[in-house]
Amino acid sequence: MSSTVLPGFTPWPAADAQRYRELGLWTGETFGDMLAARAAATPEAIAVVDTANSWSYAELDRRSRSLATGLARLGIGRQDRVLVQLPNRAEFVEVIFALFRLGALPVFCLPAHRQAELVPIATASAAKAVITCGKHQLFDYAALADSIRQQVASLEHLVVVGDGDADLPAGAHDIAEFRDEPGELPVLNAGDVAFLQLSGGSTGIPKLIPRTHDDYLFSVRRSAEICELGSDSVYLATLPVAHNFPMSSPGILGALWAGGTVAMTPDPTPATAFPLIEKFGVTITGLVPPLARLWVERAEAGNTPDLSSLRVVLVGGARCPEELAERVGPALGVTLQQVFGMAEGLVCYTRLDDPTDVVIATQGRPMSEYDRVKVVDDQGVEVPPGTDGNLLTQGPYTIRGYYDNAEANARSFTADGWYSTGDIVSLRPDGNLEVRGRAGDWVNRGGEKVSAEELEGHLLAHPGVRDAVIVGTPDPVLGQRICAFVQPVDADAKLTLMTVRAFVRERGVAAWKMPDSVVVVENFPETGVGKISRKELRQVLAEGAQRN
Ligand code: OOB
Repeated sequence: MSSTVLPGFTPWPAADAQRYRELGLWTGETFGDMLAARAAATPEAIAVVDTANSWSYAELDRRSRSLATGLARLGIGRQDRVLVQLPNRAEFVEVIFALFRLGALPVFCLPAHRQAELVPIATASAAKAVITCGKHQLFDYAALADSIRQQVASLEHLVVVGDGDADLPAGAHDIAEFRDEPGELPVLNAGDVAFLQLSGGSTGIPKLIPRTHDDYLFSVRRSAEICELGSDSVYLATLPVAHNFPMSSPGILGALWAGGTVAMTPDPTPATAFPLIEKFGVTITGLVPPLARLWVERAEAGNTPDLSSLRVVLVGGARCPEELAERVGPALGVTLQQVFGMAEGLVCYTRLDDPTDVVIATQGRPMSEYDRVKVVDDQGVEVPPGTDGNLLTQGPYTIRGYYDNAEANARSFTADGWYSTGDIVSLRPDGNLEVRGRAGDWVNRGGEKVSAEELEGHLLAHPGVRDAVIVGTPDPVLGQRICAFVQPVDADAKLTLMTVRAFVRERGVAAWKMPDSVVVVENFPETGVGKISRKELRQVLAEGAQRN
């Protein structure tokens, strides 16, 4: 077994790594080992189902080996970065295990990403290939990937999970070409980086999160234990499966670790997901708050498909309002589990046997006793329990640095290895966390994180915009909405919600980042040192809302 440290990866200090191994937290098992072990133990058990496929563990194991062998023939190998942009379908699992087995690193893109996100991600990761699909929900992903390939020199290959009928761009490959007879695959080191996850939002150079087999599988195992997954569990991937939450909290990897079944829904709304819960006998899933509200409202209206197999619903990604938390259990006939996590590592859960008030009012506690958390004031001094402060964390599955991004690392990691989460929390005396909001300038729109700075950059490109500030405004459904304050260059600049949105869309920005409202202002309020005061802008909105 040879190990080559990926350039740009910040490993854990050797003493910590040794301790995590001695404690048995890092076991030396790779993702490929895990799948092989399950395939040997229960070859006939169903590993993955979607509306078109049903694969046993033996079949998933064979498929991913076969695809790995084929992709190796194309020239994809150890440490090569490969953008994966796929909707929730069975092939997602086949593709990522094929890449894991090659030691190639999937870079987990979301189906909602467009040019403005994918070009910087491909550039920052110096990706060699893209694996995507053809048309999905009327959008041509292969054409998008082809245009990215033309803009990013490192991208040599485009591989499409086709449905047989797609017109592939010139030079693109259909994945069916690579389903070779399984051959020899490399022996990997579990301490090596297995994939690059994206941070909740990104500005300029995207922040790529390197996770190793060892650290990630620890979090997967612990999550599966806490969520009580077993071989009879059926996890429905409702949220976009490339995101850390449905991937591993406990997610599809938790279900596979437990020898259970992964079910995929291409669409998260009750109209599609509820019939699939009945069809696949789904026992557990994870939702962001706005989606949980949609599910609860639909269930409360009655006359749904049979949801009685569902036992646990996790809600997280953004703060779940208490009023909603109270309705989840009764409406869906489940135990609610709140989850507060981040792709950088730390994941907190309420436990299935927690008292109701903890489940309703808190975002839970770290999954592992080896997670370290501290809450500090703006001077870095720890605050007493029950006081709001900045959350810092480190532990066996929290990264020590972003991939190849010294500037972001200087901002987000302390010299002694704590990750500064950017979240304002209160640590209750009982050990559970209450999340208050973000310290940084982010809007959390129903779990989708939008960087104010990034969106401001797009608005500033508009010839009629002199300056722009993005502020989150409270919203009962989404948690926050995106309000764009814009200062026009002159009275002739026609800045309306429609023209601003059309402009941003034209720049190839993901739909979830579109402003929900536009407020035209003559001047911005300023702080003492001449910076624009977001605080005062929020105040303006709050006062406006009161007047209306
Ligand atoms: C999850 O991961 P990311 O990386 O998309 O976003 C992380 C950020 C956190 O720092 C926090 O600001 C926010 O999302 N967040 C929550 C929350 N869960 C996440 N804020 C309030 N309440 C919650 N329950 O979003 C993520 C990763 C793994 C599991 C679950 C969510």
